[in-house]
Amino acid sequence: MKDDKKTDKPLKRQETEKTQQLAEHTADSTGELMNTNHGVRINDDQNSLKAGERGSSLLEDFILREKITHFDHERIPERVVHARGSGAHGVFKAYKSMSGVTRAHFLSDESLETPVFVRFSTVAGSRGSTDLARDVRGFAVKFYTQEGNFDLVGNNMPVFFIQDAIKFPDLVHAVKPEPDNEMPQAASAHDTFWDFISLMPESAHMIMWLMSDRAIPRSYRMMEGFGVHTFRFVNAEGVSNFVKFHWKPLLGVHSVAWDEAQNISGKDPDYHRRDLWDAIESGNFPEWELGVQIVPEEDEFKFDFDLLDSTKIIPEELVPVQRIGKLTLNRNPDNFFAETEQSAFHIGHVVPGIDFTNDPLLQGRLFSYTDTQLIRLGGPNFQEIPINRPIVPVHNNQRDGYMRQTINRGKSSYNPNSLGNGYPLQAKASEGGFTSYPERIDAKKIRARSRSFFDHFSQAQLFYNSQSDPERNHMIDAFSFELGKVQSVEVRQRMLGILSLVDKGLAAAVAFALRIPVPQDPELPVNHSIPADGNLADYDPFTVDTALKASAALSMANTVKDTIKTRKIAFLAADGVDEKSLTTVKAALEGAGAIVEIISPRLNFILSEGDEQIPVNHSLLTAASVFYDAVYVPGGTNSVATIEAEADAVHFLNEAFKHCKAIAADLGAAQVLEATYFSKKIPSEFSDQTVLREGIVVGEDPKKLADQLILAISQHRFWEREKPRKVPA
Ligand code: HDE
Repeated sequence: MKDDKKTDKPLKRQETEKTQQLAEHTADSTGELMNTNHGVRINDDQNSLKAGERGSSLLEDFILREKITHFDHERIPERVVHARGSGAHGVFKAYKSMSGVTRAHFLSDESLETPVFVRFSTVAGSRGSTDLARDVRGFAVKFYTQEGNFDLVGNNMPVFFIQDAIKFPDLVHAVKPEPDNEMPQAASAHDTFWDFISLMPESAHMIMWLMSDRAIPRSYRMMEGFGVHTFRFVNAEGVSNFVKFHWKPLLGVHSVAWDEAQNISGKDPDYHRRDLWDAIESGNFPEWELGVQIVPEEDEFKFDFDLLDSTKIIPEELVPVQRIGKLTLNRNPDNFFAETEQSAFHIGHVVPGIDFTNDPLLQGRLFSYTDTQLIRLGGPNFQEIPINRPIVPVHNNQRDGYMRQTINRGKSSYNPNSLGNGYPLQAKASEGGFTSYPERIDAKKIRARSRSFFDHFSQAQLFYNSQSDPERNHMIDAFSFELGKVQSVEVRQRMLGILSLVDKGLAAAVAFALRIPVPQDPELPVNHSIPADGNLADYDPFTVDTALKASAALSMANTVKDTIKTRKIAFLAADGVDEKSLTTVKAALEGAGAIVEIISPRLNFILSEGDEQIPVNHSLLTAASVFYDAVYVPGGTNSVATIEAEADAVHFLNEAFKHCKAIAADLGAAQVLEATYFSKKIPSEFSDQTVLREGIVVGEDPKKLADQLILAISQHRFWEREKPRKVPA
């Protein structure tokens, strides 16, 4: 929701070397006269030059032509994937020196503050699509370090659909809108996607994540991030350790309900973008801890999966995540196009101390990211765009090309040279020169996949096994929804076959909704990961019997649930509201860091019982329960009577109940709850504790009520009431 009350308090701008560098490129027209791009002042910006007042426009009008021509060229191609995104500036600080494992300078000292730019995105939709699509989210971080840029281009899910980059164009063609009619936008629920997935058993694990609530986050600020691939840390002695990168949000990992996501998509398609923007504007800076899982080189073959396979995680039970630093986003961009749209991330932007592995997905990405910027940003000089520049000066012999900005002096643009006294000189490793980890490779050239990549199902099972009951129900519903949108019965059937290889109960539940049987002998994965003339004779997708049957870290049920910071709570009130019942609860919630908004039948203000004006944030017309984490109805005879009689207010409450949110009412407003569908669903014998567990709080004393409400909101959602107590809304 857009906040109607805008504060004009100047924001504290966090100065970093990057913000200083960007400031040199910013323009502010305050107090200035208008001029053309060649600097000539414009006297009339309302009328083009004409032959007479009613005459035709003259070709001579350089002012009109310049303005229209520039406008005609304002658009650039959107990203082929991750087109829809939002960016923010911030800083990263290490908690302690990691120099034992990596020579990366930005991780070497806890006193260093590294500027960052982060871009979050959805994958499948176009630039203008909804934020709440069921999709993977991109989580791309550009660290502007003293040794050059390090881009950690990750996602909010730790695995990927495919094992080899050669399948990426197929995957993206399948998930994007279908080619004949460009439908559906920003959705995976269609035939081409599930056709591909049903033939790609290696995607089984990722599909579990995509059908889980991770695909519909409550906020970008409440998602985890993952580097996905196994990388290397290399220290000053040249010792390498494998490393997986994680981002852990300090507010925990939270999602919305699927019905809610679809609602938000219509009512505010910018929901995540707005949430991020508003949080930063109001000083609620989003924070994540950087986590690493470190595996010594000698343990490479210790696991029953391959570290080079991007469809696998390293369960946290096997290798714990060490939290090594904190990312804080503290400044919104000044200009969406110049910064967020023109930001160019590249997995190949690494700094000394960080290196690659032979993960075939990672290797393919190394080629793709520069290549795509050449078309998207119009040539090889995209690194000179302010947002992409490193904070260290660039010296090399690359020259010319479209839109070159740097004015290189001197005659020599080659190495070696003597005319330029040999400069720029190569850097020794001791001077920060990047040296690749000298991994020994002794192999035949071959187009093949390692057998250690062939187990596609044990980690899909691990994920499913690790979910709480409500999370599993959501997955069953998600599969039933998505496959329900698929027209082809063969595709549905083939998918049930894949699901039966993951979990028989899951397959049976989805089959029940689709009312088709689970195939008895699902087609074996013959794609598929194995060359056309490969031998499948001894192929068995279940060769791996993993010791670990469930991992607590995989369930969102176990996330942070001790804070209501930045949660949004709607107060439904009207004229005649009991001031104490409103202000006491408001103050308590705000004291705990939440955001309270007052919603009334009409805008602007309401009058309390004592005739005090209380500002209103939204009317029932411009607000909806899906924008809030909880709702409270304060007391006051007239206010309560008005709210009870407002169908939109009662719908607001029913919908909040359906989406399993905390709901509270002053005892004097209990009649409003009685007007809802859910009043009939709360058995009268419920004790106080049960009511709290179900997230419904009714009380006489506003202080006590506020305490209980805070406890309820911190639980995020009461998913357990979803099935047994579902209401129409
Ligand atoms: Fe990307 N990906 N990707 N990807 N990716 C792009 O680069 C690609 C993959 C990710 O906010 C593109 O600048 C290939 C995995 C993010 O600007 C493109 C393969 C992961 C972003 C590209 C992958 C990602 C991109 C499109 C398979 C998680 C948005 C525009 C080998 C670890 C970055 C662009 C931003 C963007 C290629 C797979 C994350 C075409 C070939 C795995 C977050 O270059």
